[in-house]
Amino acid sequence: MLRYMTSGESHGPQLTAIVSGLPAGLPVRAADIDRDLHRRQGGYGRGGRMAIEHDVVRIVSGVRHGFAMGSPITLIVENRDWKSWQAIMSAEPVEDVEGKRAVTRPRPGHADLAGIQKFAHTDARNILERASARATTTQVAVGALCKALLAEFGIRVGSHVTELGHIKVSPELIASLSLDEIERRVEASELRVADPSLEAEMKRLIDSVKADGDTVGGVFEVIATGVPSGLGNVMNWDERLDGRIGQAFMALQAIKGVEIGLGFEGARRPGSEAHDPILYSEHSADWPEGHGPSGGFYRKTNGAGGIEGGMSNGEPIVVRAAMKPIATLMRSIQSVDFATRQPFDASKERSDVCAVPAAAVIGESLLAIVLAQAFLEKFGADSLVELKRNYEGYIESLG
Ligand code: EPS
Repeated sequence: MLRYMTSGESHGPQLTAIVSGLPAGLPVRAADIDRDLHRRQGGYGRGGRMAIEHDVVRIVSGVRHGFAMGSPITLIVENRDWKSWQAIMSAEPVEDVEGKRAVTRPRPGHADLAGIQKFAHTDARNILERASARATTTQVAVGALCKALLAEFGIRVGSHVTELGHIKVSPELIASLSLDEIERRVEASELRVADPSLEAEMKRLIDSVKADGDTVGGVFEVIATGVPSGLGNVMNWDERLDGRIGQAFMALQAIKGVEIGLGFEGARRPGSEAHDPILYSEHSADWPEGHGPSGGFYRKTNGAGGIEGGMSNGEPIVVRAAMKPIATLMRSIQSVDFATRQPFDASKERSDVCAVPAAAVIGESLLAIVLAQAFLEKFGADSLVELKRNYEGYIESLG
């Protein structure tokens, strides 16, 4: 069973993840994890913090000479900014930290108010330090391990931004591009958009929103290719692949909606135009791009987003998520001081103006984690050698 847990505060000394259940023999390289950590830090619209942090992973257990041993893997990423926060975030009692950077004016849209009430705090810093999207650093590190596992079986995960505020990339343009071309364009784009003609307009929007002390959200899409049919389980609600993807994405900071395949658009179509006719060919040249092993069955359309009955069907898995604008505003928004109960503007903290490109990279990690979990459930094994044997036996049986 592939499990992970993360810990760490945004301005504490470090972020930690412990991952258990990856098969022994899986190649693990810190450089691969660092590559995704670097991708997560990018994106136009990030705040001053990203100039301070240069995220790199330290692997302190579970890996020896470049291979997973089968024991829990511990990943650590240090917060460089902690140097400036040592007294404020001290684990030991501190007599007189000037102001303690207490946050008593909860920000609408943030975890501040519900968090202080739930945990009986008076300072929302005790909440926001963990609610912070800084915690996604470790999820990306775990995701990189899962991507390495999936890559052993030809499964790849990528992402791109489809909407920023009111500006939308044309779905027709996306449909006309190969997945490799989308990836090439997106990796060259500061906003992870596949349409370079929109990039300047999107940057202008971020600049103007920033000048107003405001923030902007958007929509991103994550695609996994090469996924074999049969991951997830129709038989129990909590094992369904789409349900698990939905949970993982909805639990990401600032995400307010998730779609798979056609999503909400499918509800507007008649069944004859929503579902994907089933075809069969033994020749891989007939199969659509990104198709995974499925015994020769394939579809020309992918409205289902690669999942039917809570199980992968061999087509690319396509997930979209809507990110609300970041809740920390530099302009005023009404709140009430928790200590005095008097009306006040919400607390203003250094933050990002737009983090949609970063969220897309995190989305890749979340999808990789869910797919790796479902993959290991189906082909469960203690070593990579055993896993390959089980996988190949299943693929052969499909044929
Ligand atoms: C965040 C606020 C900002 C972001 C942070 C998420 O940090 P700070 O308060 O230190 O300026 O930069 O994101 C990260 C640090 C990161 O690594 O993504 C928040 O309140 O959620």
